[in-house]
Amino acid sequence: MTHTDDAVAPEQEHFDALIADDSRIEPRDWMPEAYRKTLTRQISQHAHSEIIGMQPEANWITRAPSLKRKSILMAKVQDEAGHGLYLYSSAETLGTPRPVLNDQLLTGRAKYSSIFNYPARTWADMGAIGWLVDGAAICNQVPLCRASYGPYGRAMVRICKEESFHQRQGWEILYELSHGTDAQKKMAQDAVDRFYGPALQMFGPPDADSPNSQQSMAWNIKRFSNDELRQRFVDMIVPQAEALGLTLPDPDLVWNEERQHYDYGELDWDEFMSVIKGRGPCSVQRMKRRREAHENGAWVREAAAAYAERQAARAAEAANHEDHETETAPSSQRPAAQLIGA
Ligand code: BYC
Repeated sequence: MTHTDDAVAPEQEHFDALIADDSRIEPRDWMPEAYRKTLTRQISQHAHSEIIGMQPEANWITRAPSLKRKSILMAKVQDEAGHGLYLYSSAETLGTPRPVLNDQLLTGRAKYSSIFNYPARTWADMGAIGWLVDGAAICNQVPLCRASYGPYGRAMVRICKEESFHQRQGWEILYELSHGTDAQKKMAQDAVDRFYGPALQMFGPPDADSPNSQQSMAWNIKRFSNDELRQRFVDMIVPQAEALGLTLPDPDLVWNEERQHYDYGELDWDEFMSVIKGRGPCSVQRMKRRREAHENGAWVREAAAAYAERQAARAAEAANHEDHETETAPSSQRPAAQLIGA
């Protein structure tokens, strides 16, 4: 179909109307290629983040200080795997198969969240990750439940419910430590000092340096800008830090009466750029582990594929057999649908 330069194609018009109406786009709907591309990029990078994000915490499963802590942490890490799976499934509905998305991660062409390139050094880091990292994730992801692409928005609803539990468990770890011995309180403060800045950077570059935000907001994928969500997060964690009896490592953090928000200091954006280019403290290790895990899982994929093939062959054989039976059966015994030619 061709259109004159200034005429809007009917399918584009329909898409624009759905967006203007704040309705949902579903996989069967026509969508501009750029919309498909930016969603595939964002959803798959989100999925990669969940999968890589399992590593810093998995590192502490064997060293959790009690059986109860160990089971809670294991459940949380399993949740992250589940989030990765919902998100890969959602990304696949846009037309890119999962092995291709996975390959983009393994070959370093796709990004994952900067935060997971930092080491988890102490048990208190499990608290800081839960409270700050999952807390930032919730702030960022609750508005994504209303993303215009149906399968993404629906996946985010369940993810956000689980993230709330994750944040609570992080808070509780830090609360126990900050109300424990001097050494425990020091360990909690040290974890918060290290994760505060990187957690604020999870929201992405400042708005002026965010090439994707404007279009993603026009398409109702993102509902708020990176800086708006970062501000919302800062406003949320300041009173929480006070309740924990811990401080946030920013001398410029101060309530601004006029703005009715907390002002906060400039973040280290050079460090952020370096981390997202693969030069974070743990970037090499994270990717190495991911590739090893992928290789070690080859037998599972092969076994699953062989099983699916066998099931399909059995189903085809059974269908053949059924056809044969119905063809040779007297008309009174044939299924009604066949008799009426359906
Ligand atoms: N890290 O134009 P911008 C979790 C990239 S999982 C790395 O603002 P956009 C959890 C960005 O991709 C947390 N890269 O981009 C899991 C873009 O590069 P490309 C993950 C970043 O997409 C386990 C470029 O910088 N959450 O919570 O409009 C355990 C320019 O940025 C980062 C999600 O993925 C970053 N922090 O906005 C515990 C949420 N920030 O792609 C917890 C969904 C930016 O053009 N994603 N970049 O090469 C989003 O909401 C948005 O994609 C972002 C970035 C706000 C992250």
